Amino acid sequence: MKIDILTLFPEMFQGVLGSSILKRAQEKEVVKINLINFRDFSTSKHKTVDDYPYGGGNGMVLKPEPIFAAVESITDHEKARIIMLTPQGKTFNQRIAEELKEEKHLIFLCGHYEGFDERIREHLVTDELSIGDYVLTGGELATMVVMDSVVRLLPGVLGNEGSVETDSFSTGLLEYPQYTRPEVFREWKVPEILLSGHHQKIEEWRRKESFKRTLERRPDLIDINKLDEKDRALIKE
Ligand code: 6GU
Repeated sequence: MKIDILTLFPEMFQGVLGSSILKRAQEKEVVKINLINFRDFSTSKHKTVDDYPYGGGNGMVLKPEPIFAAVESITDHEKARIIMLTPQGKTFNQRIAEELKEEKHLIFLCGHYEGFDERIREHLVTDELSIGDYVLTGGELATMVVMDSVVRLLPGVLGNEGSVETDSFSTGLLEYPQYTRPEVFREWKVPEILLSGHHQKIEEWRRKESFKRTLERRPDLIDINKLDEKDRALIKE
């Protein structure tokens, strides 16, 4: 996968791209991530990228020229998903991450403070995404969130390939409680069943705990009508 990030603050990405999953994925050449400062594509004397809104009002608006020029400088941009990060976008979720992981080329557009000239939305962008109902100062943090959740799904990125399938949300349920050694910590014991070696009973316990946790914390994730007989019996217990 190739990812291009258009931003006025490329330095914000140094930490995230240089550590952990995103670092490993780039080293393994599963993904090539490229930072583009679209200020470099401004042709004005002072490298201006924004201007006052027509009709008046507060704040500045990102001009179309530098952003169109930056995108059009990218090889094969016509074939890419061009994703604008904006609180007005569709709320990002695991289903969208699964969809984006199938793409060969993603281009992220990050605005900062300002809004975008509407013609960027209308004639350049293919997708608009938000990461939730709260306000950030710019699209950079949102891009990092979306990118992290997509790249970790690419084959060969995570050590344990199975772990992606048992993630919360990909199973539709929150994850069950996990324990590791010691067996007793400050008098708090690990549940007996997990030490029993009885694999079928352990699986049942975990599924039940997942349901319990999901019903308690995120009942909106469970569609009672879609449960099979076995699961319906489990949550009645
Ligand atoms: Cl994508 N951008 C900004 N500026 N704020 C947000 C957001 C995006 N998603 C949630 N809040």
